[in-house]
Amino acid sequence: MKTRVSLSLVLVAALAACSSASTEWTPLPSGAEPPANCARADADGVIEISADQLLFSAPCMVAPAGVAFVVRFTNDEAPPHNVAIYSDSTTTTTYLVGEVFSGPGVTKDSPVAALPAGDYYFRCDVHPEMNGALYVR
Ligand SMILES: [Cu+2]
Repeated sequence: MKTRVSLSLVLVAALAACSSASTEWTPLPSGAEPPANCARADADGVIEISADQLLFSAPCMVAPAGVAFVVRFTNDEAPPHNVAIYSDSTTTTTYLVGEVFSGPGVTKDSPVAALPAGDYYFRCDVHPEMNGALYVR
């Protein structure tokens, strides 16, 4: 019994550490280069991102400023996810609410209207702890 309680506490601590790390959202200093590990729009303006194990495949996305683009989202697991884009983590202004769907192996495209250069926020609306920054440059 005692072992079980300790294990639960460890799990709770691990989950808490995980979610507090991933809900961190800090805009970059003005003009700063987005991190190299962001998912980037290709020549056709398509950003590919996926979800598995309740995580997005990239911690950030980069889109071109002033040009419409597409978020091509693949759900690689059964739990339902979506991609939604907001002005920031307060979700005051909404730019995309992608369809929520289950996988695995299901891909859907969501068109996004042109955005001015800046730092935005994306998340899964079902699991808000799944989130990241969208850098429009
Ligand atoms: Cu989700």
